[in-house]
Amino acid sequence: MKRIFSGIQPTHNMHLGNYLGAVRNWVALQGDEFETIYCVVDLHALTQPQDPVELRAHIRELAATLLAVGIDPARSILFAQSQVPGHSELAWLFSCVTPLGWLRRMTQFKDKAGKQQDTAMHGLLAYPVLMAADILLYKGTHVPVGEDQKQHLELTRDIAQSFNQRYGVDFFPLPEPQILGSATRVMSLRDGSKKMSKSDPSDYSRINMTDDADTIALKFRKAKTDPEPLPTEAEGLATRPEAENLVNIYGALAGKDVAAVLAEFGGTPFSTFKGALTDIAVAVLAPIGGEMRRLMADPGHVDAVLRQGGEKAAALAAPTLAEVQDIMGLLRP
Ligand code: AQP
Repeated sequence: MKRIFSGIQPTHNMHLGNYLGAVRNWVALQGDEFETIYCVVDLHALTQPQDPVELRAHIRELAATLLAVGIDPARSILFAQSQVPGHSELAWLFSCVTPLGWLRRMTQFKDKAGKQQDTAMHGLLAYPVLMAADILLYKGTHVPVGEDQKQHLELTRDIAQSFNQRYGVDFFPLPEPQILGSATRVMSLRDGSKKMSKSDPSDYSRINMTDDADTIALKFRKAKTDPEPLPTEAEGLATRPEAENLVNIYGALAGKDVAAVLAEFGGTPFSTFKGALTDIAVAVLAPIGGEMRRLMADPGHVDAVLRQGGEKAAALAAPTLAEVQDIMGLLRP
């Protein structure tokens, strides 16, 4: 059976990069072809320091945002990672079939730990092992993610293979990344060489799903650009990362390819283009923000959705974990 698993960290609320790169595809993939499991990965968020009160609020807020963008609990399982203890348990078991060198090579670890690798927390290094456990606990076969998660997903496949080989079984599938759409890597509005990220200290670097129309307009107005008008051909964007990023965002929001966007806006100054970009972003985000505020007015409903999703996820995870315990020679509880 084709089963989709994907997750998002409640490190802050969702931004446009998360939405266009991953979550919009989560919504579209709900249907008959796949069983869809979506997770607020709160254990991953702990790899960075978190205020406990804020973290709990972000978990609920993010779950409400996922419901607001169209994740439907009648068609998908939506839950928080910490509600199913099997994630942590399988992560430990996978730690014992994952060479340290594989983890040290991960660019996300190198970027986030920087020069402080000895004082970085073990969880930051082990992040991709937990991610492999998240997916494989459900024998996920397809994983819709943004471009930045490609390397971690390759590691998930390596861990699945390492387990299967070590124990001489054909137990875990090798999940396939689904990097879909035209905005698989949305960049920071302040620096076209950095991805848009929740943990960027500057709020002007990203459009949050909860930003109102004035904030969106201000952020696009302040977005870094260059003095030239937009080119008429895609090649003209090659050395202009900030311009390319804004064109990509417009295209993804409008459902147009780069050529079509440049056919419309080539030769126009950024001030005009940024106005159009603001209009389309507000048109897409305003209804989502409204629905989210409606959902947040009833946190009991969001909690109930997560609780029911957690129960369904735990029921799917239990047989996998039991079989893994058998395969590895452990006693079942
Ligand atoms: N800039 C991006 N462009 C396209 N896709 C993106 N994703 C993240 N940033 C971009 C995709 O969003 C999904 C959820 O991401 P995540 O919350 O698990 O963590 P992340 O990749 O580390 O995202 P952030 O926003 O940069 O969070 P922090 O700052 O907390 O680390 C993933 O599928 C991801 O590919």
